[in-house]
Amino acid sequence: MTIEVEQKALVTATFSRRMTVQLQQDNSVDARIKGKRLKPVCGDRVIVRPIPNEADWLITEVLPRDNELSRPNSRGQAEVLAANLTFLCVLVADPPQPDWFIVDRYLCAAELMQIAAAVIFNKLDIVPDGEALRDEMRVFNSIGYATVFCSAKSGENIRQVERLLSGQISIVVGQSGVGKSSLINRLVDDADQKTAAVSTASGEGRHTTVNSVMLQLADGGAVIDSPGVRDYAPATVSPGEVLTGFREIAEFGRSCRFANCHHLREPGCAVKTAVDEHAISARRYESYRRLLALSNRLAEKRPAR
Ligand SMILES: Nc1nc2c(ncn2[C@@H]2O[C@H](COP(=O)(O)OP(=O)(O)OP(=O)(O)O)[C@@H](O)[C@H]2O)c(=O)[nH]1
Ligand SMILES: [Mg+2]
Ligand SMILES: [Zn+2]
Repeated sequence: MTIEVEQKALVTATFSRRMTVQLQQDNSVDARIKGKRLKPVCGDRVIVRPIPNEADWLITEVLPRDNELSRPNSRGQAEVLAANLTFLCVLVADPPQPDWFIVDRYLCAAELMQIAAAVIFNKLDIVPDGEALRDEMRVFNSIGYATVFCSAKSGENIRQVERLLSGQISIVVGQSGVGKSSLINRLVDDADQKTAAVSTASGEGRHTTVNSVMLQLADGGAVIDSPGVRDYAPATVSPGEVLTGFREIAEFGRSCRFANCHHLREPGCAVKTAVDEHAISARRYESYRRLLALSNRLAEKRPAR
């Protein structure tokens, strides 16, 4: 008799406490989780072992993470959505009307995870001229984020998206209905079924991805589809983290008179000057102030970590 021992695996789909994991031999199996305290997410490297006389495997351990992306659950508590990412892709479209604060918050999360990020404008086939949109996209580009205008429907510029994601472990995030699942279906053969499988169980009566699923890309790498339910933004971070999460503000902030400048009303603030001189986007600066205020409010409510 052969005794199958424990081995490393990769979590590739989660649905509440049920998971799909990819074993070292590359085959995917269903898995459950040992105990209540383990909380594996998509992208996690885990230890699994077979359960005698069952098709399911058991996840017994979550290995240390390189990074994690968190956002609030329905009770407002931060919950990890995915782990071990190398790239973050924020998708916007029109409709739904872009909420740039959500985009900025995701970019802030990417900065804190120390991974690269891109802003992708989808539904290029229906957006009329969109000068205002293009101006916003130009702002992201000017501070070093890759930007692409594409259409998951027509296929326009999908090659550019493929090139961005190639070899990366990415997550696609953004408001509900921007076309995350549609874009991933374009990028991955047979993704339809897999994204649909996690989409139908939401009970919200519409096609919504409620859990995360990771799909392999043909050119190497993988991409995670995430639910945009109720337009979640990432979990709120500490005030100190907000200060480093807006890269152009952090950059100009090095020239402020005071090293601990919060770039609000302090004298000699290089950030305020840069906003006045249009070297920093006033809209991005407003997002910064808004997120800092949110973060401060939360810090007051919570004991320090
Ligand atoms: N015209 C047009 N419609 C698109 C495009 N991409 C997606 N859609 C449509 O937009 C709607 C939402 O697409 P989804 O892919 O489900 O959006 P999602 O971001 O995955 O939404 P959630 O899972 O709810 O977060 C669907 O009706 C799609 O057919 C596009 O490039 N052009
Ligand atoms: Mg979806
Ligand atoms: Zn300052």
